[in-house]
Amino acid sequence: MGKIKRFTNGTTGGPVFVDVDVEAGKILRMYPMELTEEDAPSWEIEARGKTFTPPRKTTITPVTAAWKSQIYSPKRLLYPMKRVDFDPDGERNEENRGSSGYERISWDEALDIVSKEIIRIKRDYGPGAILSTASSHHLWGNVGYRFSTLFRFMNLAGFTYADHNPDSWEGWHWGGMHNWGFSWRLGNPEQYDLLEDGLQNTEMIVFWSADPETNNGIYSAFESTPRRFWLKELGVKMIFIDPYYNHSARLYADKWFSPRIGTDAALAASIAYVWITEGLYDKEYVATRTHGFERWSEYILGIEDGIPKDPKWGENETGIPAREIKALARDWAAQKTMLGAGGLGGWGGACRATTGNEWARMMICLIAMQGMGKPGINIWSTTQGAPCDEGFFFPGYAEGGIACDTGNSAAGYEFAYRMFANSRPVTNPVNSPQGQHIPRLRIPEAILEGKLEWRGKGFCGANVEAQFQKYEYPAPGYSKIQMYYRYGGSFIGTMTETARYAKMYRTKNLPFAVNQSIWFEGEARFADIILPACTNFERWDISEFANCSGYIPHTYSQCNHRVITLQKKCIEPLGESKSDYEIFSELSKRLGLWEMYTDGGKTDLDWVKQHFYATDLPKGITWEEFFEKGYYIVPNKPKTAKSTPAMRWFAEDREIDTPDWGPMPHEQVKRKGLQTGSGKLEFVSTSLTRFDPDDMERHPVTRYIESWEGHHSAHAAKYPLQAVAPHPRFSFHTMGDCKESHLNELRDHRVLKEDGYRYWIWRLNPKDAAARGIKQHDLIKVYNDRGAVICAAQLTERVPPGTCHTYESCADYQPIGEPGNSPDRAGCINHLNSKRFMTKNSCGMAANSYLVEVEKWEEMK
Ligand SMILES: Nc1nc2c(c(=O)[nH]1)N[C@H]1C(S)=C(S)[C@@H](COP(=O)(O)OP(=O)(O)OC[C@H]3O[C@@H](n4cnc5c(=O)[nH]c(N)nc54)[C@H](O)[C@@H]3O)O[C@H]1N2
Ligand SMILES: Nc1nc2c(c(=O)[nH]1)N[C@H]1C(S)=C(S)[C@@H](COP(=O)(O)OP(=O)(O)OC[C@H]3O[C@@H](n4cnc5c(=O)[nH]c(N)nc54)[C@H](O)[C@@H]3O)O[C@H]1N2
Ligand SMILES: [Mo]
Repeated sequence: MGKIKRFTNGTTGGPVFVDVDVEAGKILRMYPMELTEEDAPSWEIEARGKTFTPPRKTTITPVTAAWKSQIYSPKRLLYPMKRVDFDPDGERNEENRGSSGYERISWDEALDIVSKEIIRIKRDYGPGAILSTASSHHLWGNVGYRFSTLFRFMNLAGFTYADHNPDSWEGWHWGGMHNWGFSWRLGNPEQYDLLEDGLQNTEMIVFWSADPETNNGIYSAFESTPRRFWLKELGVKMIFIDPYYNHSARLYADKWFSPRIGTDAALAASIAYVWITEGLYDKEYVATRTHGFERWSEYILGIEDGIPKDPKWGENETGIPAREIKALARDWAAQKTMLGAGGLGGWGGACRATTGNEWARMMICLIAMQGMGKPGINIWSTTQGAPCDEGFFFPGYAEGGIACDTGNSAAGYEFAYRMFANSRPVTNPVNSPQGQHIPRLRIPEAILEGKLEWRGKGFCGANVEAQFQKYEYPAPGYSKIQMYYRYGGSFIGTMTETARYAKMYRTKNLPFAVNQSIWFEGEARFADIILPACTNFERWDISEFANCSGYIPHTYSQCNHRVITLQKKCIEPLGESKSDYEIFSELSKRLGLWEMYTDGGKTDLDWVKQHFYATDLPKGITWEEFFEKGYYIVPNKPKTAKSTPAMRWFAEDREIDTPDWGPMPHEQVKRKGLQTGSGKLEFVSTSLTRFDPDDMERHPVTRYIESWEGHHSAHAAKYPLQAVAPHPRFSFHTMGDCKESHLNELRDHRVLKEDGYRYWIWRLNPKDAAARGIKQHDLIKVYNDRGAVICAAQLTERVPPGTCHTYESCADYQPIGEPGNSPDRAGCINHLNSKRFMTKNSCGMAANSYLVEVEKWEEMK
C-alpha cells in the first residue's frame, strides 16, 4: 500500500473524511468527521434541569457507508457509447431503443454527434425543441449541482425545461399553501429554535406520516437521533400514525395507529369533532389568530352535509376504533403537543397520496386549533430547529451555483449578486415562465401525443397565485420536442405509471435521445448516445451538510453543527468518464459557447474558489487554510442571543422576528401576519375561494375527500390490496440501489434468489399471503391495469391485513419482455401508481399509494 492521505468530501448522507492511497490513486475508505478542539464549540440546551449537547462528530447514512462500492461499481459507464442501430445520418431505428445494444465510441465522435444535432435542431426548430431535465437529486456539491453546471450550459444553448413537480411537498404545496401561505417554503412551515422549545416544553409528539429514523428529515443522516432519545428521557410521549409500523415507531412508539390508506383526513376530521364537541381547543387563539373556523365547524359537525364527522364515522372510514380516536383526541388536547406531520416538519408520504392536499390542510387545521406557536405546540418532527447561526451566509445547492438562474431557484437573488459581482450569470428566455414548459410527469404524453394543458409551472414558490396559471404545450409559437437531453436516468423508478417512460423512448416522435449518466441503468438503456459522467469524488466541489437552501431556507438546522466542506478531488475520473462540467465545456467548444460557459476558461476548482469568496467563509477561515483542512465549522450565535421559536411571533401577534425569508412585505401588514388573504391561519382558504369556489377536489373549506384510488374506488373489488410506497430506508432514492453496491447485501433492501437476481421487496400481512399461497421470499407478481412488477414477498405484521408496503426508487429497469409492455423484475413499483394529477387543478403527483393484486410468480427458467 502506498502513502495514505485523508481528503474531505460530501454526500447526500453526510460529509466524510476519505482515505486515499495517493500512489495507487484509489479510495480506501470513507467515514464520518470527528471534530477537534480547534473547531467551534457545540451548542448546549438547558431544559427541565438538564443540559443537552450533541456528539462532536458527524453521522452518515447507509448509502454513504456504501459509497465506495458505488464509485467502483461494475455498472459505471466508463466510455461514451452509441446505440448500435442508431445512425444520425441514416436510419435512427427509434423504436428499438431499450432493445438494441451499444458500442463504444470516442469522446470526439460522441460530442460531434450531440453538438451537430443541437445545431441542426436549433436551426430548424428553435432552441425550444430541445428538452432537458435532471432528476430531483444529485451527487453532493453546489458547483457541480444540476441547478449550476447543467443550467449554465442549457441556458446558454437554449432548451425547454421539463419542470419538476414539487415532489417532496405535493400536498403542502397544492393544499397547505392555501391555508397558511409559506409559498417561499413551498407550503411548509418555518422551524427555527424548535429543538429548544420541544426539549423545554413539549409533552407529547404525534408523528403523523413521519419516520425520521429512515428519512432523516433530508440529507442530515442521523443528526437528530440523539434528540429523540433525549425527548424520551424527558418523558415525552410519542404516537405514530402510519399504515406501516415504521422504524422510528419501532424505536420510540408509545402507541401506533394504522389508518386505512387514503383516510388520514377523515381521522383528522374526527379528532376535530371531539375537540369541538368537548370544547378541547384553544378558543382564544382560534378567535384571534385564525379565519373561517365557524364555517369549517359546520362541515365537521355535519351541519353542512348532514354527516357529523364523529368518531364512529371516523372508525368506518379509517378502521381505527372510535374509542381510540376519542382517546387520542383527548390526550392530545390535554398536553402540549407537537405534530410531526411528515419527516421534516411537513412532508410525509401522506402528502404524496391521492388526498395529499387535504391531509396537509387538515394537519394545519388541527395545529391551529391547539395554538400553533405557543410554547411546546407546533408542527415539528424533531429533525429541524437546532441552534445555529443563520446570519452566517453559505448558500444551499438550489441557489443557482455557477448558473445563478434566479428564475429557477428560489433564492438565487442573494447568492447570484455575491457570486457574479465581476462576471456574468446566464439566463435563457425559453426557460422563463413565458417560455415553453413541460411537466416532467407528462414528458411521455408530450412526446407521444404532442399536446398538453395544465395549471402551475412545477414549483410555485414565488407566490400562491402562480399555481393557478394555465400552461399549454406546445407553447404558442414554439416547436414540438425533437431531442431529449436526459441528465440522470431514474424516472422509471420514481415517477408515476412509469411504463409510459419506456414507451415514450420507442417512437419516431423523438428523433434524438442523449443520456448523461454515471451508471448504466434505468433510462440510460434507452439513449442513442450515452455520455459517461464521473462522481463528485473525482472532481472538485464545495458544499454544506444538508443545506438545500433555495428549496428550504436554513435546512442546516437539522444538523448538530454547520459543516461546510471543500469536496476535494480524491481520485482521477474512472475510465474515460468526465465531470459533468467538463462534458458541457467540451460541448460548448463545439457550439462556440466555450468562452461564455467557462467564463474565460475557469476550471471547476476556479469556480469553487469563486464560490468560497461569495460566501461568509472568508470571515472565518482563509482560502489557504480551508484548502488544506477541507472543512469549516460555523460558530454558533453567542449564548446570550435570544431564541426566536417558529411562529411564536405569530401566536403573540408580533412582527416576525425569525430569520425566515418571507412573506414578502407586500403580503403582510407591518411585517405581521401570514401570506394568506386574512393574514391568519385559515380553515377556509381565501385564495381557493377567489380561484374556484366550486372545485370539489380542492374546496375552500378544508375537508375529507374520498380517495380516487382507495377503498371507495370502483376498481377496489378487482384490486383489493392497498399499497403504500414511501422512500427507501437504505438507498437515497435510486442512489445506492443496484450498481452491485454494498446495500444489495442488506436483506431488508433486496432478496437474492436462486436465479442470481436480487429482487425488490414487497411486504404483506401473513393473512393476505396465506390467502394467496405465498410464503416468505417467494417471488410474486404485483399488478394492476397499469403494469406488473416481480418482487420478493416479505411476510410481516408491520402492516395490517389489506395493506401492503414497499419502497419506491428502484434504480434499474429490467422488463422481462418488450420494454413498456411487460412485467419489470428490477422493482420499478411506480409502474403501478396512477399518472393522474393529485387534483384536476394542480400538477402534483400522487405517487405514494395505489390498489393492486398479488399472486405467486413461477420462477423463470
Ligand atoms: N412511490 C413514490 N414515488 C415517489 C415518492 C414517493 O414518496 N413514493 N417520492 C417522490 C420524491 S419526494 C422524490 S424527491 C422523487 C425522486 O426521484 P428522482 O429524482 O427521479 O430520483 P433520484 O434517485 O434522486 O435520481 C437521481 C438521478 O440523477 C443521477 N445523478 C445524480 N448525480 C448525478 C451527477 O452528478 N451527474 C449526472 N450526470 N447524473 C447524476 C442519478 O444517477 C439518478 O439517475 O421520487 C418521487 N417518487
Ligand atoms: N433513506 C432515505 N431517506 C430519505 C430519502 C430516501 O430516498 N431514502 N428521500 C429524501 C426525500 S427526497 C424526501 S422528500 C424525504 C421524504 O420524507 P417523508 O415524506 O417524511 O418520508 P416518506 O418515507 O415518504 O414518508 C414517511 C412515512 O409516511 C408513511 N406514509 C405514507 N403514506 C401515508 C399515509 O397515507 N398516511 C400516513 N399516516 N402515513 C403514510 C410512510 O409509511 C412512511 O413511514 O425523505 C428524504 N430522506
Ligand atoms: Mo423528495
